[in-house]
Amino acid sequence: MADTPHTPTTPRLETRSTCCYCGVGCGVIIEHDGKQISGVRGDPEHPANFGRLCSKGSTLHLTMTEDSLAVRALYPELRKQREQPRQRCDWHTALDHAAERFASVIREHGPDAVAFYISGQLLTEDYYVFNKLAKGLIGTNNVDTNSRLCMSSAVAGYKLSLGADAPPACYEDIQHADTLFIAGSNTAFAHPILYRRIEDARAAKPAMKLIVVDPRRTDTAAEADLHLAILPGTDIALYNAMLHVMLWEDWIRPDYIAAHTEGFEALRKTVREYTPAMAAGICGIDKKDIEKAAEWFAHAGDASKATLSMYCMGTNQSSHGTHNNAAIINMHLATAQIGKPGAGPFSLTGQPNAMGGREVGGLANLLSGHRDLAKPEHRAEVAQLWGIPEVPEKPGLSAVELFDAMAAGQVKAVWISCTNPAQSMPDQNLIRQALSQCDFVVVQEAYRTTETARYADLLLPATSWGEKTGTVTNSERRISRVIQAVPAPGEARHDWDAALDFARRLGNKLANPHTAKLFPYSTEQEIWNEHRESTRGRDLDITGLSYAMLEQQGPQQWPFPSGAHTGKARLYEDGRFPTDSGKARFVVTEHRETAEKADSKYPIRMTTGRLRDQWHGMSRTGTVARLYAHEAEPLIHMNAADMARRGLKNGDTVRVKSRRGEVILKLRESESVRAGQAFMPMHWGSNAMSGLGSNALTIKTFDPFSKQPELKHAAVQIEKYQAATGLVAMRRVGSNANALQVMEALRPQIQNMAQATLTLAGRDTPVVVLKAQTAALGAEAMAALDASFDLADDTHCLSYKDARRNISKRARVDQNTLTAVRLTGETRGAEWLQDMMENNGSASEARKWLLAPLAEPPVGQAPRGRIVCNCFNVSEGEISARVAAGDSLQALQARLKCGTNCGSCIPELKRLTSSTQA
Ligand SMILES: Nc1nc2c(c(=O)[nH]1)N[C@H]1C(S)=C(S)[C@@H](COP(=O)(O)OP(=O)(O)OC[C@H]3O[C@@H](n4cnc5c(=O)[nH]c(N)nc54)[C@H](O)[C@@H]3O)O[C@H]1N2
Ligand SMILES: Nc1nc2c(c(=O)[nH]1)N[C@H]1C(S)=C(S)[C@@H](COP(=O)(O)OP(=O)(O)OC[C@H]3O[C@@H](n4cnc5c(=O)[nH]c(N)nc54)[C@H](O)[C@@H]3O)O[C@H]1N2
Ligand code: SF4
Ligand SMILES: [Mo]
Repeated sequence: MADTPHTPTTPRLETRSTCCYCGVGCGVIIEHDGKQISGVRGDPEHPANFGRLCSKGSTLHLTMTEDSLAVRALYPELRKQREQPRQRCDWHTALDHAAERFASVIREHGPDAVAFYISGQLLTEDYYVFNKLAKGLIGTNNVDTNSRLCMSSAVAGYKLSLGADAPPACYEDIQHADTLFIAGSNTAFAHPILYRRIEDARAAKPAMKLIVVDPRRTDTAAEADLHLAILPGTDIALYNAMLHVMLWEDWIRPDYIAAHTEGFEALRKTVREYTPAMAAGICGIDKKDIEKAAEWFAHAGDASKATLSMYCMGTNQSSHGTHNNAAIINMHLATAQIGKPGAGPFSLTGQPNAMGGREVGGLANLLSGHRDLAKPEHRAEVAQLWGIPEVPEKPGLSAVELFDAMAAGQVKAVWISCTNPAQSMPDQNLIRQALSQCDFVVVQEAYRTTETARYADLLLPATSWGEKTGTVTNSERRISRVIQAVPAPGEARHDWDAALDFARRLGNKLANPHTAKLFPYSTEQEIWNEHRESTRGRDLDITGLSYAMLEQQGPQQWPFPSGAHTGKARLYEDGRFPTDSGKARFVVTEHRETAEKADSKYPIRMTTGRLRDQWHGMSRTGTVARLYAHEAEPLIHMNAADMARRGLKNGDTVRVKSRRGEVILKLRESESVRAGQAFMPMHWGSNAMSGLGSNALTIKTFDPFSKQPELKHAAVQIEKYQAATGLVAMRRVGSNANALQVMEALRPQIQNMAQATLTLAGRDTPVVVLKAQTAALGAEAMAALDASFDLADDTHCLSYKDARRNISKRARVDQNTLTAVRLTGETRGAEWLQDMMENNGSASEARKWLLAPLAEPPVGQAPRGRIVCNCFNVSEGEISARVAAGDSLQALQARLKCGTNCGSCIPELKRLTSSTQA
């Protein structure tokens, strides 16, 4: 980073905080001047990352420039009638109106006619207030979160098997393990800094085995010693068969089973049927691989060795997700691979504070301090803690049920905070109907431009990363402080603060006598202290911690009861489990089909998931041009055999259809998916592409225990989309703020095109890129489009038209620099022109080409293509050229520097070097 001049008027300050993206929970040091964030680096002392950050974490400061204010929510906006646009208003008006609307619904239809849909990205303090507001003040358990789409099968799995929702292992176990068993997790993309630890551990211990269970050959799978590319949804058959082999070979631990578990006999009977041959048939893999996996998992009975499982959405987002989890835990219990260094079933949390949300009981079936709504004694404890007569007994609506109830008119007012359901929930057509149907929608957001914000009757601006203070808990039960570095933008308020203000107003309108007692706080620390008290004597007891201690001694793992000197690195070391009997429970798990099977009409099994450099609906990562450089567009990945059968080529446009909706997008041929399967990234929603994104296609069917929907499996048909006119428009913009405004203006326009994607390109100067295929646009639409691309003014634009061929090109050149271009009908030169615009190339050559009919773009000027290493801006083409010349990974790193900073591209570099050299 360039050294900024250091003058007394620009103090250089540093604030220790935590990354706001994934559940690894890396410590960051925010560099700022008290007003503006200028840099971010990894905190060398944070035990999650020891100074490292991935491609997303290390670009956090780029999301916090002044330019980002162009898309931030800065003041409340309200509409009293649906048909009207929202108007700016003050906080008093906003919250008073909200309280009045909620109060009138509650008076007329009862407390269960309102709901809160919140997020694993909220801080523990925010979460605590929402939970108390719903359950303590209003008297409804209708508070659920996006963690329902994410971690709820892991929660249900842990509770069913081990008696409590607690990941028993820790990050350090990676280096102590002899076998790593990764299932349904693309760790290299989704938990990159953990993956760096895996790389280090394997380098230090070459005998370590890595098994990856994933239908796709992800970068994580490609590096495994054994990749089990099971058919989608067949995890249980595999795990049962592995256990079958362990039993048959006598690799289990009868002593441990007898002393510390119950229910083994019933499971033994079941897994007897799951022979490797039978499971191999179900899973579509080789029987020998199942035997090998069992041998490595159980170390052929060698009890001195350790096995650590790590699993994520491939196991959770399933209509039998809870049993997927339980089946993995079964293997750990049977082999005593738990409660010792290097061992345990370790569910990786997705969001930065999904764990904190679970701790405060922020789900429709939980209560504070890991208590259960279903248990009368737990309800009584919470009521006593809160000083109220009772908390409601009736379970609240889980995410999918909540939106169903909104669509059915039963939930009439909803408060949505820190999540974007109009992008991330399954079956988008239904979700949008629910949001339109609901009488009063409050959206509390950091960004005013999200898909869900468009449905808000009341939009409340929220502070976000760098601006807020509190705590989060990462995957290994470690609580870290999140600390404010810069002031709130505009009139944005902390989520807890706005919720608290609303709660007091609502309580008064409802004449609830407990209001003042329920919400006595004026700081986040007071809220946290109450939460801490609610954990006393519970499995997650944190009564030994304080804000001050977390700041002085750094992040700590729970449990950490008062009097303790450290937290607990791992749980269940004594073989005692928090069940009634003190023993862990084997769960009888059986193979089940996915909710939707492939059939002749919808023959392809599509899965969805993450890319390396984007975060969910891209509200934050989508503001940083370089984070599109690795994957600029949403592409559906398909196997060559399936493509050949349909006469499809790489780059073709396809129509993907499920029983619930359709999406038109471009196709990438990929060996990473097997025949009969496809993969679509989850990130692009209706903000960034035509249509509603991957969730137009997904299904809302959920697991009966966890109520987590099956976001990983949908049956689809894929067919060639007969391309209408191709259109590419690009504009080089003076500032990122302008670029973000241009993108926002284009959003309604792309929905009128059959296929379209919006991208931000350019490293130094942003370029907005629209790529589309569309029926001929009317004069008005074309004029609007040209206006958005600054191509309206004839006196500054070059124009070429060939009406007979339906080709038109338009370009703007300012001081011999190409600043905007729109190509219709003939788009072959687009990449070349984009390169020129990104790199400030001279426009003379472009001028010639633009004004000639059907000219090929100049040869020898191949566009750079995908960027693999974002830190040093190194493209796939440059890497491939060096690999072809014989460079090894080390030589590449030395020559091009790629992969020598954040390391997020290392798995891909390894894949590129090995595949090209093979
Ligand atoms: N870059 C990036 N990182 C993120 C996020 C992000 O948005 N971007 N989000 C964070 C969040 S909230 C989460 S929850 C995590 C998710 O992290 P992951 O779960 O690792 O990510 P996904 O890509 O959703 O899914 C993981 C894998 O499950 C596989 N899979 C699909 N079906 C099956 C199956 O039937 N069985 C098995 N065994 N595997 C299957 C998919 O092929 C996919 O590779 O990532 C976190 N980290
Ligand atoms: N097809 C498909 N769909 C999926 C998944 C999948 O694998 N496939 N995965 C699912 C999973 S695991 C998850 S976790 C969800 C994630 O889905 P979402 O929760 O919808 O994801 P985000 O885009 O991260 O939404 C968080 C929102 O909060 C806003 N925000 C950021 N900081 C703050 C803040 O401090 N306060 C407030 N109030 N707002 C803030 C952001 O701008 C953003 O719009 O997606 C789920 N959906
Ligand atoms: S791995 Fe990356 S995204 Fe996750 S917490 Fe660390 S820096 Fe943030
Ligand atoms: Mo998630």
